[in-house]
Amino acid sequence: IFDIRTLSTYTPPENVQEWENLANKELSRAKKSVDYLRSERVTPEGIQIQPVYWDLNDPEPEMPGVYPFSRGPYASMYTNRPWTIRQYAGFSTAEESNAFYKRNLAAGQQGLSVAFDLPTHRGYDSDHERVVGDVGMAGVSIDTLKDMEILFDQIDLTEVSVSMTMNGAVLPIMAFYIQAAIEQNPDKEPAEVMKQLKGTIQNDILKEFMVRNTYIYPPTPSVNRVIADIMGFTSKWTPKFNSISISGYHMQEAGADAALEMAFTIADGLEYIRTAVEVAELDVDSVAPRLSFFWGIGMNFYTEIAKMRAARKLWAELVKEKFAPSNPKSLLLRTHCQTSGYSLTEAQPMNNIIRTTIEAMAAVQGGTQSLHTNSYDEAVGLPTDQSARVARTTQLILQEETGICDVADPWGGSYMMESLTDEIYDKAKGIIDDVESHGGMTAYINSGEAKLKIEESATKKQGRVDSGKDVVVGVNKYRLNKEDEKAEMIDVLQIDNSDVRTKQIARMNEVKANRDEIAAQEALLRLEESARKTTSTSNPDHPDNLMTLCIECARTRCTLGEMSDALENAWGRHVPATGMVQGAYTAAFNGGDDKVFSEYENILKSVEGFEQTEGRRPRILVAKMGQDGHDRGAKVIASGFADLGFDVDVGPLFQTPREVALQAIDSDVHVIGVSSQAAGHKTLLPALKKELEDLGVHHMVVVAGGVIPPQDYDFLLKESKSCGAVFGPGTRITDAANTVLDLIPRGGGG
Ligand code: 3CP
Repeated sequence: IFDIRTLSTYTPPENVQEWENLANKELSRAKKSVDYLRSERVTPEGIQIQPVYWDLNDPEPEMPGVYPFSRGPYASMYTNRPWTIRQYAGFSTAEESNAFYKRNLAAGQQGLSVAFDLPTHRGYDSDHERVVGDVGMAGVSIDTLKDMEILFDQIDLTEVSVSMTMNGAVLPIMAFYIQAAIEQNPDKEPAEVMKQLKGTIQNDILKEFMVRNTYIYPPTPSVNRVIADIMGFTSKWTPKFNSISISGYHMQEAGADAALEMAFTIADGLEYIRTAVEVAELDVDSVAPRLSFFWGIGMNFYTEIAKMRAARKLWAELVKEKFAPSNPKSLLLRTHCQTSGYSLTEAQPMNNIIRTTIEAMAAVQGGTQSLHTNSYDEAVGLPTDQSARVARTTQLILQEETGICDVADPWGGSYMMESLTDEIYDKAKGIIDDVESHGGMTAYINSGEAKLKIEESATKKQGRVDSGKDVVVGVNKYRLNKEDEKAEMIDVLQIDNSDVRTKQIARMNEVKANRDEIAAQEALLRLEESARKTTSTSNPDHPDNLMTLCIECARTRCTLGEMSDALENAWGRHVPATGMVQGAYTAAFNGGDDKVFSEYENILKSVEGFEQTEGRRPRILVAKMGQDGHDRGAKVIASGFADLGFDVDVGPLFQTPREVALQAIDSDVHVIGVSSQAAGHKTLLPALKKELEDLGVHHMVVVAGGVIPPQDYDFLLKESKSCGAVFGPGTRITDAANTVLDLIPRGGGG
């Protein structure tokens, strides 16, 4: 039996001693010790499982909880405290989301994670004309403090740790949350309540400009004012609250490979510390310990584990080298993980449970602190109670049935894993060095380079899947016949968006009618005046700190839209540039399967034929409507269609149906391809059809793609006749292009 206490000649090296001291300290809170763990875990075969393993011949073995932390941020890891099961959820109204949270907490979930709807993300109240199709669809709608109070009704905010995925409207949302906690505890001093708040606000605006697109203001005030002031405020007033969740997840979802995801995320983190130190004049040790991370975990099992191990080391080394902190906690990369939404398939949805389990295992073997496991139905719609339960149970089984928690970093010392960790470390370091040589992440993003790199990686990936080089079981291999596939269709949650919107508007109007109007307007004015300042207000005691002023706005019952408008008056709204990758899709077909290659060539010929008869190439406008900023699908479709010979126009994000119709007419396209990922399709597609009709356009083909439940196909294709084809997730671009070509009426002469 391996038991280091029986090796009398073995003198533990310094790192091992340090590990044991740290682990004993961590375990002491639970009245346990390393010796206790060593004797406690015995398999039915009589084998003692050690809390950690290392090479007894190595004079300087790496240990968990010890610099550079490749093996984990804590010494005892899950042997003492497993990761937090933190499911991301929120939908329709605050009442419904609150009920859902309470059910989940009772069933074993350990922390909350709030999903907001897109209007809330983008700083619009529910009555705004641009958000008609979006209210309550992809998360909960929050307009006022009242909504936030209902969201956490009977959930003690000084007890439960709450994560909020919010980046654009981060100031009003954080203000509502803090004020709701204060009003939940009328007997306590506000400062005392704030000190007890624990959780995380995503607040990672840099990645929004690259991938997720729920920004509101331009990059400079978003970073130098909003983030700087939040970091300042939280460092003193909510010291247990993680002020940023630096997120690679969305980069992976948008198509970045693991090295790119890790490198850009760490580079973002360095930029935030730089902002704290240089712009906000804060001490590195008051900020860095409360920065946390967020990784996407896809199907490349070994690579994902290696990514997490390498990232911890790289972060610790870079922060040490660049900022020389004195608190060791400043070097720790603690992370949340989410299994990959992109890896889920619409076909044979039960297979997604297996995919999610494998990804969850990679996340915990990589040493995550907190985990969300996706529901198997997320490729087609919002999770139901049943699918959410399966997702949560997946984690409970891993924690409580498997023994996975018995040992820290089980992969340490594996030839393969250590080598892969080193290689991915080197690749990411190379990318970070390049970013830093361009002046850091803000400059790199502004140059457009970051976004293009991710889009190129996404288009290559799509090409590999469409050409069969990357296998997706049930999609490009082992596909069921149509009837069997249909039999596997599942129910999805449907939300009556117009009902939610009506309720939200009524509640907001009531709040406005009952507030002290003068106090509210004064609070908004002070906020706008502070936003116009050119000097730093980040100090937590500065009276014009934006976070402090937003809490005053929340207290006086200003709405989220009013606060956002006050800031927008000073800074304006960010307008992104649109661009497109070329050639990356085609490249994946070279050297592949002959049959697939000939299909690809046939489309090129069809497009040429079209041009000869119609006098011009088929022209498509790829459009995004509403506040849905997930544009991976749109970008990949645009690049793929362009590589197949189409003339492609890429519309701006966040369009109204009328704006899309006008652009389509203006560009005289044959086809409008609407990409929808955020459940607004049943409102927005009929609205687009109506706009086209009102403008006298009847010949234009509309097709739709993205996350659209098969249950809605009949409504879109037959009942409302608002489009001619729907392409679900997993559709090959070549197949979509064929269908589109068939749908375009011929003989128009261009
Ligand atoms: C942990 N602790 C331990 C040990 N492990 N103590 C002793 N021994 C151990 N082995 C202690 C910690 O020091 C800490 O206490 C406390 O337990 C909690 O541990 P933690 O590691 O901080 O864990 P947690 O509270 O769960 O926080 C995890 C991180 C946090 C740090 C990652 O930021 C987080 O929960 N993030 C979640 C982000 C999220 O849910 N995002 C959703 C995105 P102290 O605090 O006292 O030190 S969803 C986006 C979906 C896509 C989209 O955007 O659309």
